[in-house]
Formats: sequence, C-alpha cells, structure tokens
Amino acid sequence: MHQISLETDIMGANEEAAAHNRESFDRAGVAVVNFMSAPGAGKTSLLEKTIEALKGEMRIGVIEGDLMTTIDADRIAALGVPAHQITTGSVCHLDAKMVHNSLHNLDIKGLDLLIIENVGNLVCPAEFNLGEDLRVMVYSTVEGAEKPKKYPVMFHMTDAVVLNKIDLLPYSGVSFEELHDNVRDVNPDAPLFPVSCRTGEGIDEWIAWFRTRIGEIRRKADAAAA
Ligand SMILES: Nc1nc2c(ncn2[C@@H]2O[C@H](COP(=O)(O)OP(=O)(O)OP(=O)(O)O)[C@@H](O)[C@H]2O)c(=O)[nH]1
Ligand SMILES: [Mg+2]
Repeated sequence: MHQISLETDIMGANEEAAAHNRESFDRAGVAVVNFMSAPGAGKTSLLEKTIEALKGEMRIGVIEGDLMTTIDADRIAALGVPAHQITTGSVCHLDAKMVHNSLHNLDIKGLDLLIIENVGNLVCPAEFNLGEDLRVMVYSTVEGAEKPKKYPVMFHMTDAVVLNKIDLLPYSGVSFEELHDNVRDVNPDAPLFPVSCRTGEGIDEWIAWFRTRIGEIRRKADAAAA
C-alpha cells in the first residue's frame, strides 16, 4: 500500500516538473528530443552523426545523462556543440527535475534544438516524462530480437526507432525481419530506421526524417507563441 502511494507521489512530482520544463522550452522556442536505449546501443554515436549533419543548419545543445563520467559530454563538446553532463550517481534514469536543474548551465534561449541523451537503460527512462517534444529510441541488432517483447514500454512510447549496428547483422545470428516484426508488434506506427553509425548506412534517411520533424515542431511552437 505504501509502495503504491510513494510511486504515485514520485510520478506526480515528476509530471509537475515536466510541465515546468515544458513552459521553459516553449518560452525559449527550442525543440527538445529525448534519446533512450539500453547501454551501448549507440545513442552517443547517433548523436554525433546527427550533430555533424545538422549543426550548420540549427543551433544544437545537448544534455548528457550518465551514472558516472563526462565521457559522452566530452565526445559531444568535441564537435563544438554546448554539452552539459548530468551525473546521476546511482539513479538509472533522468527525471524532469534533473533536467530543470541542468538548464541553469545551458543557455537554451540561444538554441533551436536541445537533445537529451538519457541514461543507458531499457526500462526506467521511458517512465519519466522530461517535458520533451519527441522521443527517439535506439535499438541495436546485437541486443537480441526478443527485446521489444520483454521490454515493451520504451518501444511502445517512442516516436521513432533507430535500429543501429546493422553492419553487425551477419555476425549476430539475428534476422532483420525478426527484429523488425517484433518492433512492429509493440509499435505498429513509429518510423523505423535501420542504420549503422559505423559505416554510415541509413543515416541520410534518419537525418531527413529528423530534420523534417524538428522543423514541424519549431513551426508549431512559433505559431503558438505568435
Ligand atoms: N559495429 C558498430 N558499432 C557501433 C555502431 N554504433 C555504435 N557502435 C559502437 O558501440 C559502442 C557503444 O556506442 P555508444 O554510442 O557509446 O552507445 P551509447 O548508447 O551512447 O552508450 P551509453 O551511453 O553507455 O548507454 C561504441 O564502441 C561504438 O563505437 C554501429 O553502428 N556499428
Ligand atoms: Mg552514450
């Protein structure tokens, strides 16, 4: 009984903080994207490819979530993009309050796009609304084809699935059709982009879709602010 009310309190407080973030993002006129995946699926690699493709067109900032180290933030900063690291210690996801606190370290008014890389974890990040506009999930071919069945929440709640590491398909013993069909069983609608951040295959298709979605979000925000 106590567990249930505690969980309700935590999620209620998070929703409040997420709404607060949403107001800050709207005021700043910035589109916000939450990247989620299991550890090592390729979030930072996809971010690097995305930043390289889009940094000439829009002002991008990044919030990195990790238990320890600034390794990912350093990788992003090396691309000349402002990056702020949230180190969560033992917490296995970002929550809206952590993102709120990090906004003191990042000038979002000067940004068109803010990308938040969540902590690598296939479960908890999906439960915590950060106030974002768009959710992108990275699923890699080496994780096994059954993951959408076993961890359906993140697959269900995402706006797009990037199926990374397709260069490793010949070695992983998993069929592309099985990966694809299992994603589709849980989420029939989200666009699915087979890519390799290593070889660059499929990246152009991903970038084209992402660019269009960010444009739509920003136009909608501008219209609401007018
Ligand atoms: N072969 C291959 N390796 C990849 C690909 N994408 C990423 N990697 C490698 O996979 C490892 C993890 O990639 P990251 O981008 O750091 O993954 P991540 O999801 O950001 O990891 P965490 O932040 O620790 O959860 C690195 O060694 C990458 O070089 C790919 O498409 N093919
Ligand atoms: Mg990373």
